[in-house]
Amino acid sequence: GSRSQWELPKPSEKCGLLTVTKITEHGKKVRKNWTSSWTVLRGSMLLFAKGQGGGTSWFGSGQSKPEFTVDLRGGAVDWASKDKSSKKNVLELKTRQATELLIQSDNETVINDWLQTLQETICTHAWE
Ligand code: I3S
Repeated sequence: GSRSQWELPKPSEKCGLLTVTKITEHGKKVRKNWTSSWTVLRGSMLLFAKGQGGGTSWFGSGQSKPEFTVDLRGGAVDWASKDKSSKKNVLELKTRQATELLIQSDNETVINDWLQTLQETICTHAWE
């Protein structure tokens, strides 16, 4: 059957390869470690697995579970300020657990899509 106009693609499910680093963990500043990460949005959870050899899928990456996971509920995301990184297209994600991540892609369309999806997800789950 075809999609009705009400069945929009779910922003709660998205995946892709992004460049990611933590900058704060539970309120403590940590050293940057930019890593290519296979990133999966599932509901309000954002899952990261180490990307390998530029692979474009989770499958075949030899990774059976995510390396780390953040809960987007009560979090915030926006463009990172220039002092956070010299890279272009960087998002700053703050979680309620006081973990801060920088998320980057050289592809402007990709990063714009992620910003929109993450913001929508945070809104959608605002009162949970
Ligand atoms: O915020 P910083 O300290 O300038 O971040 C850079 C460092 O993490 C650097 O690694 P070292 O800690 O080994 O110096 C990274 O290679 C850089 O990529 C970091 O800066 P950018 O501007 O790329 O986020």
